[in-house]
This record gives sequence, C-alpha cells and structure tokens, in this order.
Amino acid sequence: MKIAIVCYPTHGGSGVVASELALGLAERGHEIHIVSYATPFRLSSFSQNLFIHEVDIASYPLFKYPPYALNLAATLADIHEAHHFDLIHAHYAVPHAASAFLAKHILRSEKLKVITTLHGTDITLVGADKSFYRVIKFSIEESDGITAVSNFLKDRTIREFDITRDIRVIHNFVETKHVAQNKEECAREKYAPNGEKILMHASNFRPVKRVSDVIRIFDRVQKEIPAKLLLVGEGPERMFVQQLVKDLGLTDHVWFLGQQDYIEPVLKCADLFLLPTEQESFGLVALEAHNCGVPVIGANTGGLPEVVINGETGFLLPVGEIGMMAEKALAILKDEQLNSKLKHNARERAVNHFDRELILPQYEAYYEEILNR
Ligand code: GMT
Repeated sequence: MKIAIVCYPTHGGSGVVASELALGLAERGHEIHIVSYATPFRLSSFSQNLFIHEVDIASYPLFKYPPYALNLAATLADIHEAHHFDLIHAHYAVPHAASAFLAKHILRSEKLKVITTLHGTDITLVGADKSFYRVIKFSIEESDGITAVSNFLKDRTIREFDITRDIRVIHNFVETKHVAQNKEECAREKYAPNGEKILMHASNFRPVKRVSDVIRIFDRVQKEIPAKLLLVGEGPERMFVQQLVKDLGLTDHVWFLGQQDYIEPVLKCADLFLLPTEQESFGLVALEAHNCGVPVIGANTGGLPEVVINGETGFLLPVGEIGMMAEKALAILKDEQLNSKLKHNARERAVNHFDRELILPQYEAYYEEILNR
C-alpha cells in the first residue's frame, strides 16, 4: 500500500507512535509518505520506502496566525498528485483530520481514503474546548475510518462527540526484541553512586501530568530509603517543578535529564516509574517502562488500566493520592521478591500484548478493510 502519515514531529506520544508505525510499515514493504511541519525526530536517518515531506508554512504580514491547516491540505493534495497514495492516515485529530478531509475534497477523489487516529488530548482536552468541538466532530464523522488508542478513548469520544460511527481500538505498541537484545546496562552508578534506588518519570511537563505529585511522592520515598529521581522531558511546568525540588531540599537527589529521543537507555537504570497523571488515554511511556521490565505506579485514570495491571505490573491509585502512591512505591522498593515479580510481569505484558509485530498487522488489516469498503 501507499500511505501518507500526517503527524506532529515533536516528542509527544502521537508523533512517536506515528513515526514507529511509519518505520514498521516501511520495513514491511509499504510506501510511506510522512507529512509534517518538520522531520519527526525518530525519522532523521534514511529508511527505504520512507519519504519525508515537510509542509511549508505560509507567512504574510496579514496573517497573525499562519494557516497551517490549509498549508497541510494543499501539501497533501500536491504529494498525492506526484505519488498517488491510497490513503491518508492522520494522527491526532487537530487539525490533521480536517486537513486530510480538505485534501480529499480538493482532489475530488472518492478512491482516496482518510483514516484518523485519536490519541488522547485531541479528544479529552483540546476536543472538549467548545471552540474546536464542531470541527473535531465533523472531521471524525467524515473520516472513512477512525481508530482510538484505547477502549477508554473510544468510549470517551463516543460520549463527548455523540459519535455513532464505528471506532476501532488499536493500542499503542513497542518494539520488544531490540530492547531485549540490546544488553548494554545503564550506568546506574552515575545517577546513584551509593547504590540508591532509582525512580523515574518522563513527560512533556504539562499540568495534566501532575509532575509536582511525582516530586512529592519521591520526597516521601527518599525520607525512608536512599533514592534518586530521574526526570526526562521538557515543558511548561519544568521551572515550577525545579523550584519545588529546591524548596523541598531535594536538589542533590533529582536529575533533570531534559529531552531524550529514546528513553530506553534511561529506563534500564530505573527500579520504578511514576505516572500520577490526571488523564491518560493510554500511557505509551508506561508501556515503554514495562518493555524495559520497570513496574509503574500511576493514577487509576483513563486508559492506563489497559496497560498497567494493578498488583501485577505495578499499582494504580486514585489521582492525587500521593500518600498511597508513596506507600506502594516503598513496598515495591523494600521487597525484593515483589519487585522482581512485578518486573517480570511488566516485561511479559509488553511482549505478549503490545509488541509491534502484534499491532502492526491490525493497522494493515484495518487499512485493507477501509480501502475495500
Ligand atoms: O499528552 C501527551 O502525553 C502527548 C500526547 C500526544 O498525542 O502526543 O499523548 C497522547 O497520545 C499517546 C500516544 O497515543 C498516549 O499514549 C498518551 O496517553 C496520550 N496522552 C494523554 O492522553 C494525556
């Protein structure tokens, strides 16, 4: 098949999923055209069957805001004329699904299909903003196919937007073989020179991630056992979090590692991953932790229970219950037997349920289904 994948190029989960999907499909012989405003960070090296098209964003003194959605639609139409792809797969509804719809109609093509994958905040946060509501509902309803990354997100979309169309759930995925084969150990002693336990969190430091809860949980943990915290990512709350670390006297115990293209090397150092997020449609980062055999303590919210099995691969507790989360973290870190059971189960969960080789065929089958409908 020839597929145009539209996505954000940045470090968010939707961009990672779209990039890994593109790489996987290209490896399986499909011709993939990535369309974005920059080259997604995971796609910077050459890969056969993979074409990258950067959208030129118009600037003109009249435009207070560049009309990206229109530039994207026009680019999709241009690329289609040169490469004749079979379908556009838009990752993240805003504004990609609307641009894909427009491109299809510019081309006046019945044959060209549009599939939209809903990732989370496009529905739960942005989608709920009234100013976007009608255009998102319209783009979902007009897509030829719709997928959601969890059952939670599917149900939420149906409720929030009163959708009667079928939405196919295709979970996020990870590449599990490479992680296992790549035997190099993380240099734990760099972060924890005296054998301290290592806790970790990675996110885009947006309020929805409740990174201050991560700090407060860690504060309680390190009062009882020697521990270090590794923080990966960048975002609007980073300065605030840094100040909180200072105020709690934790500066010597917390490492800010900034943005990382691949978090597996850091995850291999971690004993425990913290994700006390307010809302999570799936929690790709929790799956990445499990893939490295790292248990997760998180919030019992959104689609996270579809990834983390409470009591088996980690513990999920009510949002904001930092006391309970700290207690569970201590229970895991103090009990070697419980820790190794959770580690084992976590890795098994990634391999048996979310391996790339299990999920990619689901996308391929869905593409075929939509093209033949
Ligand atoms: O908010 C983010 O973490 C970024 C966002 C995105 O679209 O880039 O992530 C969402 O999509 C991921 C990939 O499908 C999901 O694993 C994340 O759970 C989801 N984030 C939220 O729902 C908050």
